[in-house]
Amino acid sequence: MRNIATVLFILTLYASCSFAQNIVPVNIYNRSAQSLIGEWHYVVDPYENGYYNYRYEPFDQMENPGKNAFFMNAKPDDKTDLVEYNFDRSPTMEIPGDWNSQVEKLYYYEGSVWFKKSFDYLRKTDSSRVLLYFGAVNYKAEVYLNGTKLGTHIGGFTPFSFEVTNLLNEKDNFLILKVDNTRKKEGIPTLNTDWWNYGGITRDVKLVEMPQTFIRDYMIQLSPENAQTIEGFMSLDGTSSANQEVTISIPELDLRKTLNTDSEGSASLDLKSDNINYWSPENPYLYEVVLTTPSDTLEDRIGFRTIETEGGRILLNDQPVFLRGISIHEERPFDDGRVRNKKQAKQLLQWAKELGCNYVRLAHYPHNEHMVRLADEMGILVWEEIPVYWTIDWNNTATLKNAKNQLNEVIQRDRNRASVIIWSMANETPVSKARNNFLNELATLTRSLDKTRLISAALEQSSLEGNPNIRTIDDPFADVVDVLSFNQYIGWYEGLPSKAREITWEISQNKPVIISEFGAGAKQGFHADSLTRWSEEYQAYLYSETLNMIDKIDGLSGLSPWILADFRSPRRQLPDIQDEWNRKGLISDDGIKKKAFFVLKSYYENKLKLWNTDSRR
Ligand code: GCB
Repeated sequence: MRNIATVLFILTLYASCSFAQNIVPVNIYNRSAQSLIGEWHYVVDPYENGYYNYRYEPFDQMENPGKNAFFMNAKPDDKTDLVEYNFDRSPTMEIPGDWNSQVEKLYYYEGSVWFKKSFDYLRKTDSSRVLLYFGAVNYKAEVYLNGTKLGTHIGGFTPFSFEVTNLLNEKDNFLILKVDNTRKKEGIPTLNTDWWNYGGITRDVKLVEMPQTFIRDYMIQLSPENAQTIEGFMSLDGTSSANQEVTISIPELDLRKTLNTDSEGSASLDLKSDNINYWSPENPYLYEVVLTTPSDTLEDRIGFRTIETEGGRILLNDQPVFLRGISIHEERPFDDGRVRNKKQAKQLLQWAKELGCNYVRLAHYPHNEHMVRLADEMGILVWEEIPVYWTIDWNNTATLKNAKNQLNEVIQRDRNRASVIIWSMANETPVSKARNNFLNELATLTRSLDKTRLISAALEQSSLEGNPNIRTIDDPFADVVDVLSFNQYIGWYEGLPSKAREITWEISQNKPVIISEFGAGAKQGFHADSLTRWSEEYQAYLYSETLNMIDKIDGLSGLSPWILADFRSPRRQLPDIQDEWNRKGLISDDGIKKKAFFVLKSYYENKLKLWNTDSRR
């Protein structure tokens, strides 16, 4: 009898959870929403005491979880009642925000922390649907609303959401998350990285109100084959998605088209115009695009451009482009911790502009959505990547699924951004059959989701036939990518800066080349001769030597040196110099520019002049 009851309970649990699918609508920032940012209560739970009972059985799979399950947000009924936690009397921290930089005792913490936010919610229209949206939670989020589990999300840098329409009350809702940033061998990223594993609810949290049937996804980009055609699709979510009349218009181009969705709720679109003002770094022109359905209207600002390769060149709107770039970690300027808002994101991109960049590599994971939206507005080309970094568990099918999911989530979020021109599959991954298969699967998925961008990966270089002075790229994935990119640290991890003079490059793939990383560590304010490690002079010298060397590479189409600003890394322990900062920044952690910043800046100024006058390019 008890077993039947349990089966019935599990069935009802599934049925009651069916509304909590992971629907991630695009263009969330143009939707009307109630923000849930601000102070949240938290409870640190290293033994996951609020998640498992003492027999290590998860409370959220029990018929009666009882008061000890933290997601119940229980309070003692009377003075005799035993409850061993209390969110409302626990401390608070700012959300969005990582815990490591906000709470001193959590600086090194990796494990589980519970968060609680209470709120009231008044629906604007009775018939509307409400989605609970998270910009990112690192790394694994278990999400509960008013004691009911909404679901789990894995992956620390991409958005997810749940429908909560039927669970919301007008008063006293409690949203509870267990966030776990334990590093895992099979994770994406895996155990070993060179950045801080900031845990927490690191991006925006919102309740987004939608009509019963709403615009969930669309892609509206210039056709790679025809620069007079804007094409793509839009798709609806809701009971009246099929066979609906939908309209897309771009008023400034006098374009308007009405379409019918198919039985799946999707419609393909194409619009033609001879008057498109193409987006580029020199002309970051964005059009207002309006999507309308019988119940929903959504606006976006979209730029139109083409990007392709031809032999060793990258062509933007049919013109060769040189990518004057810099790599960026998503860390707060003048501070430490993850970027928390648009203003901080803008500061990073403004520094890149000051350096003379028309391009940034957003390393080593998807950054917040502000970055790519600002890049659209500011005219900065973007490389985006997922944290497939170093030695991933290549043979693990769940790991591949996880990587694909993160890739899918970032592509879906950003494929309407003209600034994004490159999807990168991985960084410095060791060649093997299993790794090649893994990356090939990612490339195939990317091409199926988006034909309007290029594919790359930060590969590694090696000596040609054992000759240490001739370098090459010997990696089967080089045949798969559109743009050949690699990291190299000649003069830092390998010899001294003058070593760059001995090296020549023989790159046989007839593809554009981007040097995705080079760099040297320097402690801002430490001055010495140019052979003294950690001095600003050493870093500046390495930049001069490296720039001379790479300029001789055939097909050099860009670079993104490592890195814009110093960033936190537990691998960097040298006292008084590193103190847990990777010091390869051109700007210090307190925002001061080092000498090498100006070396790169003047290289970019010259490059721009030469590029504009070079008729052979
Ligand atoms: C690399 C990695 C980057 C590191 C950098 C370094 O090759 O891609 O994540 O931070 O080197 O500083 O060693």
